[in-house]
Amino acid sequence: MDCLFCKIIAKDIPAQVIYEDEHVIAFNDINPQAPLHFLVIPKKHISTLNDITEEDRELLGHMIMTAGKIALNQGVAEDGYRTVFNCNSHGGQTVYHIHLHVLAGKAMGWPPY
Ligand code: D5M
Repeated sequence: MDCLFCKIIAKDIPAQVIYEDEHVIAFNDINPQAPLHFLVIPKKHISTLNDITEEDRELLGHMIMTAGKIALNQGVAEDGYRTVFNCNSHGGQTVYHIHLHVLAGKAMGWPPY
């Protein structure tokens, strides 16, 4: 298993976990780009968004629902937040285990470059 995020799931390397259930885990990003920046990842290893299949439909929905619930619990839902999946090199993906970024605590710019 040579995947950084699989190692976080296995607790082989530490992370600031803020939520965990049977299917997903959420933890603070080690290099935050906003006052609040956490990642929601599936416990199932999926390398990129290009690799999701029909059987992952519920899992992806659960990731998004989880992101929203954590945002609500952290008190940022009303002001709002940014959610991002980066895919492959042009998307800026650096860790090849899908992850949903959630950024909050300041007004985000657009476009994202
Ligand atoms: O985002 C990958 C993200 O993963 C990036 O924002 C840093 C974060 N990261 C990398 N290593 C760790 C650890 N060990 N803990 C927490 N967060 C981490 P990408 O969309 O692939 O560019």
